[in-house]
Amino acid sequence: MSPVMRPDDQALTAAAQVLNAASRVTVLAGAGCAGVEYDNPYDVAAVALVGTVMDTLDALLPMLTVKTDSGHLDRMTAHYRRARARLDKLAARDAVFTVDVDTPCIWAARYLHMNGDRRLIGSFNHGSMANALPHAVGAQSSFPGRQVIALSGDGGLAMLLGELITLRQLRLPVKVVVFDNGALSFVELEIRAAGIVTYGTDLDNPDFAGIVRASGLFGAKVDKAGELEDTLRAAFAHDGPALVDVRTARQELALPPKLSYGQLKGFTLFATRTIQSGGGEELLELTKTNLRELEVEWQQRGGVRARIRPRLGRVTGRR
Ligand SMILES: Cc1ncc(C[n+]2csc(CCOP(=O)(O)OP(=O)(O)O)c2C)c(N)n1
Ligand SMILES: [Mg+2]
Repeated sequence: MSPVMRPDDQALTAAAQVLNAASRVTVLAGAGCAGVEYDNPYDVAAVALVGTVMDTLDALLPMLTVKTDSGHLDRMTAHYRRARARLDKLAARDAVFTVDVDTPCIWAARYLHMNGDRRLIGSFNHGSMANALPHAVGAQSSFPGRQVIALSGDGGLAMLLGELITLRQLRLPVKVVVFDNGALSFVELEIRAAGIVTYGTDLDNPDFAGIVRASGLFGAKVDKAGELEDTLRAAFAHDGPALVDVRTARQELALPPKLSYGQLKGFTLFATRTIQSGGGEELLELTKTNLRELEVEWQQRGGVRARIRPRLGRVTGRR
């Protein structure tokens, strides 16, 4: 019998007090929760407790009072649920997703609905770039009948571009979706958080869709959000390998769940230095892109929207 591993009573009581007293509880669950309530529709859900999930929950649950107000849960998950529902309709119920280490990894963690039948494969512990396409080659070879979707960064794809020819050579119907933000964006975020002005992270990309078409594969480019769904549908329905090159917002900030003081300081330093060196345009674009994100959240809180929107419109240029 394996030993029981759970936090001591004092830590559990403290956690129960915090959870019982709070009206807006958010649980950020880690990989240890794999398989636990995978079909909970609100699974964007931590209290720092050390122990196995099962032993800890067994001890903690009887100490919690049941809450009935789902307002916080509904508000915080509305945007994710909408995006997930749309993605669910596009990808197969048992699709295998492979993700590059960079921002595609973050978007996959946020927006893909892992339903118990799907698989998500990445270079999570190693953090090695360009893994999505070779992982997809392996997955599709092992599971010829399953839909395999590679979510690649433009930098990642460029690094192992030749593997697109492998898809043709081995007749693997992998679907590649490129997050084409014209940058080594994750590194860009890191160096900004260290206070350094953007340098050396631009990517001068070729026409990826044209390259695959010349190789005899399905290739399409998406420049407008409105074209995305139909193009993905066509690529997924194609009987063979396909690539969809999607232009994405370079300045979209992928924020970690918790920001450190050092990161905030670094970002402020980056912004100040950027203005001093004449890079105001870049900062304006960054602000516009991320205010749009906030606008989406505010739209879900009608009252705030009415007050903020006219002012926001002046900055983003949108009404
Ligand atoms: C083999 C390798 N080289 C370099 C890095 C450092 N690195 C991590 S993320 C990244 C940028 C990746 O760019 P892209 O694939 O375009 O994804 P984005 O961050 O733009 O989404 C780099 C250079 C790495 N992790 N692995
Ligand atoms: Mg990129």
